[in-house]
Amino acid sequence: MIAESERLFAAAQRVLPGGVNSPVRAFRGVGGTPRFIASGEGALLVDADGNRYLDLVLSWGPLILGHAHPEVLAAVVEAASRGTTYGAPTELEVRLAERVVAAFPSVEMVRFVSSGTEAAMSAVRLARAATGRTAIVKFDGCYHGHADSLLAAAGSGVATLGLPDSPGVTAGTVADTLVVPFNDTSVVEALFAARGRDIAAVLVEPVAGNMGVVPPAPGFLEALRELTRRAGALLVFDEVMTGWRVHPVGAQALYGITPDLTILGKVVGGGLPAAAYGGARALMEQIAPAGPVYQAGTLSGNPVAMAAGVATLDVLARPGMWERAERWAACAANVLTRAAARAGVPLTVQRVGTMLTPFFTGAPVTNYADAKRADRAAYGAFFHAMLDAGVYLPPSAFESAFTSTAHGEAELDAFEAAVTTAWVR
Ligand code: KE4
Repeated sequence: MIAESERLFAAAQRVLPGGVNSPVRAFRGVGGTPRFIASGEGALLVDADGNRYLDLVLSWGPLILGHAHPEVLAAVVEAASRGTTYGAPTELEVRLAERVVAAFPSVEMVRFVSSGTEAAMSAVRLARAATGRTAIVKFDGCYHGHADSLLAAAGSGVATLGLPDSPGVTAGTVADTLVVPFNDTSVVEALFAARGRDIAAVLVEPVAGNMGVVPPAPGFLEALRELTRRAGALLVFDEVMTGWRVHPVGAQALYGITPDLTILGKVVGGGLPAAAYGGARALMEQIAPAGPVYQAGTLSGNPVAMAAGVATLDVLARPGMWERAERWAACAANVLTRAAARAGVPLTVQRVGTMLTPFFTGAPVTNYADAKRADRAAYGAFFHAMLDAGVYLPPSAFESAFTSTAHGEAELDAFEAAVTTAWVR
């Protein structure tokens, strides 16, 4: 029974475009009525009708400790009780910055902003300023937020000239955005051979999450590092999703690659609006007011968000915590793979750390074209069967599911029971 969600969705559609504040929440990728959520606790979500779900979305990644973790809540309440924002520096942003710098050897300095979009667009501006070049290389199927210059679709042919990926984005805005296939080193090599001198940066999700989870092919990230180094371009890792998700630090630690700039979000804010970009001091001190590259934000480094981030990273850093979330993800991937085999359903589960995606295809998914060939209708049917069985998966076949330290044995049993029901149908 979802009468309350249906009532709220009708009301929402009168005052919010599509009834939501971010498109993927509207269930258009899977159909049906989005569940309006009333509360969350640990791995549990409760919707407006009182239905309870095991949550494998976790707000699209931030909640690696699960919902309403007591120590995160306590830190948030304590900070907010003293005031919510000052538009002035606070100790909390220094404490979170020190934790980020300690975790990521490639990051000597960091700037906090309020969303991954803001972090990505600022990193691109810095890369262009630092190199004096204009072209940015991104990968088809990778998403870096909705800044105009990054809403570019893959062009046709080798030109790879970015095409606007949304009305309102002008051809001029994406003229310097070159879009190439993920995991295709030869195309990137050809691009650098043709236009290396114009390229300011390569921007990449080191493990793609926005086409579903697609790991880098062996040697792919190493090739990007070598090509950018040789051409005097920057390598920018968008770790908004992979940060503290694919490894206790991030993809750069997992694969041993040192990017020039790192973009962070989601986990770093512990569930409140915060994101960041960072890198070597020589680069970051070009950012205003230390340097001439302008970037600003009323709520950047918001003390309540910083408190949530500090508490989250401190709890996550305790021995065995991250491994608990990773182990659950590994078990969930095995459950899915075994159930699909028993049911004779072609399924490829791709997982890196605490991120995983079930692709309804028998073939490995190495790029966006592969991901689009997977059976989206089958994913939609599976999504709803699991939702009816009390498991909340991402309402899109092109997303990652996430686990948390709050997912334990009971939750794994519930997950396995739901998968069995879903495939018995
Ligand atoms: P935000 O502006 O949504 O905070 O971050 C943009 C962003 C940047 N980089 C990566 C790798 C990202 O995954 C994201 C945002 N991720 C999506 C989920 N795929 C957020 C969910 C949504 O759009 O509602």
